[in-house]
Amino acid sequence: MVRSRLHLPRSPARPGEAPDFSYLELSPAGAVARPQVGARVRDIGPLAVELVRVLDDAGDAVGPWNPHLDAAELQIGLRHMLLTRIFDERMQRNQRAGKITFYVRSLGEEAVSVAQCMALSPRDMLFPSYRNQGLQIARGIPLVNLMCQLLSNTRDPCKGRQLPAMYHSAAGHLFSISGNVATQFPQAVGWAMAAAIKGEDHLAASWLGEGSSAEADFHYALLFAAVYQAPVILNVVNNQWAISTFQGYAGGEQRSFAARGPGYGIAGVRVDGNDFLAVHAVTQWAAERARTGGGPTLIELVTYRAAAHSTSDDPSRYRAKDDAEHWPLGDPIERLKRHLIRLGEWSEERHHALSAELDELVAASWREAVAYGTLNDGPKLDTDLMFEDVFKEMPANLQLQRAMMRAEKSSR
Ligand SMILES: Cc1ncc(C[n+]2csc(CCOP(=O)(O)OP(=O)(O)O)c2C)c(N)n1
Repeated sequence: MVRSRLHLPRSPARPGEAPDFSYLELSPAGAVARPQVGARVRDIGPLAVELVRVLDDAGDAVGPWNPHLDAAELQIGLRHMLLTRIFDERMQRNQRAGKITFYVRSLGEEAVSVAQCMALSPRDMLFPSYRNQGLQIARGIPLVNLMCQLLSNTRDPCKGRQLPAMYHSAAGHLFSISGNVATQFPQAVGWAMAAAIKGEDHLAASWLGEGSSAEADFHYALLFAAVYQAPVILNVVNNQWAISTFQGYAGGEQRSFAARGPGYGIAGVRVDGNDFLAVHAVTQWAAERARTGGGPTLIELVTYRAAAHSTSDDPSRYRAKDDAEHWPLGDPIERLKRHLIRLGEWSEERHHALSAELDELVAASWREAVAYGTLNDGPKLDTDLMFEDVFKEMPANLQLQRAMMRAEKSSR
């Protein structure tokens, strides 16, 4: 007898098993057509399930999506990605040494933030997730600012009121990060709608993980973006895992995350998230589309979270050992480096020298940041600050609490 039964997604490889990425659907580099920027959503459906790739296995740029960036720009991209990785490594070690309380690395996902940021304009408003530190770095936010935020010290731009890694920068047009995943999507759409109403040329871009796309906020955002054709780029970073939950549980086994776009009437593009050139090209396409009245684009960036979810996570409990090394789309830094070397615009020696220079930059920035206070030493933030910047008129109960705190402090 035939009867219905529920499908339970299963991660392809558990601890003790060999890594297995056979579920991943790939297109060859250069194989996916590049439609006109103004193409109708109904005419470009396959873009949401194919995989846009530019860099081939040899490290050459091929096909219609090649953005033809000049060598200097590629070198800047490499530098931003390498700086992001070195910053991450150092902050992870600082967390392990008890100097900061929490950290989130973006290991293996650096091309997402860096290439996308470089394809946008400096005044476009970015609504990041906690794994987009590459946006801050590509926008030129000083490392000291990021470090002071991680330390919650006297120079913390968030004045100690945010979890470490929830950076913001008003000057850099980087919206503050919310710990409640997916809230940034409707915020970005609202901002983009406001920009369009005001007749501005700026667009909004936002990022969330594929796990967070299971939140209602994701769907509200897509509906509003589609109805009002908001100038917004919505990015789903599919790094295969939401902490210990495999992407199948967010619906990744059914078509693709990008394919949710066309269902709402939004262009959907699935791209190799570890291919700097492809990510740049797709983002540029979506930006031009938004700026010329073509409305929103949903981009799925296929990548792999090579490290733990955060410093509070141990992936050896739920993933196959050494799985990142078997990820079929490789490492974004290695791939761009190989491409530059093939162009005759880079070398192992230059790479080594750049790594050393960036190591020193991170170390010097840390020395400066700790002078503004650490968890245990140096100057401390004024506790009064916790009452500020939230309410225009402070409610009576908070006024009372602040008075009690001040009385307690002065009696010490
Ligand atoms: C609304 C909400 N639910 C749950 C959490 C706890 N949480 C934090 S990160 C996370 C996983 C998110 O995974 P994904 O969206 O795939 O992004 P990734 O961390 O892989 O970049 C969860 C469940 C939260 N912060 N907010």
